[in-house]
Amino acid sequence: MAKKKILKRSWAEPFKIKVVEPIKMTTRADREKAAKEAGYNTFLLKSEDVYIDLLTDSGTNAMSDRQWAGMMIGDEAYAGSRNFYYLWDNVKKFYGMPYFVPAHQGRAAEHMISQILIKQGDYIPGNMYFTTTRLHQELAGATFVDVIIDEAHDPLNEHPFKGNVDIKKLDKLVSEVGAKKIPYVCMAGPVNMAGGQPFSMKNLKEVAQYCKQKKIKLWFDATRACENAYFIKEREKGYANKTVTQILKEMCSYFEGLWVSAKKDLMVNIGGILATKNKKVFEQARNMVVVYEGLHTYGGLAGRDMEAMAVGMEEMVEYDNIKARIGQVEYCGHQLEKYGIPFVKPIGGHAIFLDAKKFLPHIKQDQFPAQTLAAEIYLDSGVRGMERGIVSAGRDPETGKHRYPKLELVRLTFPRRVYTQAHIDVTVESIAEVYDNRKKIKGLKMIYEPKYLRFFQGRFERI
Ligand code: PM9
Repeated sequence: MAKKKILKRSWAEPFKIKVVEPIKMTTRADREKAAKEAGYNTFLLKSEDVYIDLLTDSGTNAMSDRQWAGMMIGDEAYAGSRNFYYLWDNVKKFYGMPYFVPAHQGRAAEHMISQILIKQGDYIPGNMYFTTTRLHQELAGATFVDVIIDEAHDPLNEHPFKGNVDIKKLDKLVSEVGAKKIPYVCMAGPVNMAGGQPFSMKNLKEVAQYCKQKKIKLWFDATRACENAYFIKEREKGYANKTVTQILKEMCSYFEGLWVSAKKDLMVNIGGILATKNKKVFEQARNMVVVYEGLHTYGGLAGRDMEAMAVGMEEMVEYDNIKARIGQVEYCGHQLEKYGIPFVKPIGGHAIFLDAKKFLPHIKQDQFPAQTLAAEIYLDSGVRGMERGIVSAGRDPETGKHRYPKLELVRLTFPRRVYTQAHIDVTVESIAEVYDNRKKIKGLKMIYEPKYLRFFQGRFERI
């Protein structure tokens, strides 16, 4: 038999499946009922009514056998748990921060750092907003100012580092309000709301240099920092031969401190981190954690959770793990491209972000195209995504009007180590079906709107 030349060798996940969780198949009629009851908000669906759950990669990842084994050696002492010290050692080892306070999840750490560093009337520049981060900054009295490069707001721009800060925008803000009104610059990477887009090390160094000159602190939302490190390794000159661990450590070295929602990179179901080089900030956080979370050696977590986090931290930097994770997202993107379905380019870290403005151009932004599209995909197949557009952007606290973001997206987020290529194929085919029928789709009307983070609990009706 003639030998066929293999043009490109396939890759596969660096793990095998040991435990499985059955999922329920539903009919269109079941989903019509469930969607109506949920006010066409995918956050309000019951998980048992969902077939393939791409709502988030937050706390939904599959833990490894080492992490589960770790859960059995939780030291549940109220004070000084062994697991806390193991976790603290790993925070020093992987993030390079000497001081650390645990928290029950990312927004608890955001709350503490915002209350510690921000004064009424301050400004926080950042590389695009994140919902919970910005809210905590606002609740502490600050105004968030987006200083990400313009390319990030263009879904088709293929800039390899769309998470970069535009130093000119940052400098403009500093000249306008003065450095004293800016307690810190906030950088996240990869940038969630921009489509999982990373920043480059070069840009980070420039921002750090600028902040040093102006005596402004630099803080890091390191929730998915390993993915950012992976993109630097893959895309940035001079980093191909460095390990993810080395790149992560270098990234963190430019910041005074960081927070992490451990529910992502660390692949645990719950947990958060606040870590810093600044002893004074640490002491304030350590005092504050006992008010809002629990003693500073557990921060609202069980000992077993901290053990799973510490092990997860060792696994999060494994190159093959990240490669397979981002490889899944890329695979999904390449399949969608075959049907001409519009989504944010380049393919980012944790999710595919469908471009709802292009998908449903006949639906005006205040009729919630992304909310509508997420609901339609669910109705078609039981695949659950998340709105990342006008609903998520919320209202301007001063004017009370909707904020109209340039990006109106549906996020299909891949939990780590959970779904197979076949799940992705089913998802893509469902989206293709919805795309074929897109002209018949009508928008939504908001009928209930909570005060904060309305995307979680808002309710809608079909127009
Ligand atoms: N991110 C996500 O699905 C969970 C809920 S918000 C829709 O993407 C960053 C970059 C995040 C993040 C949560 C948090 C807050 C901070 N920064 O959810 O409180 O992506 O652990 O973290 C979500 P917690």
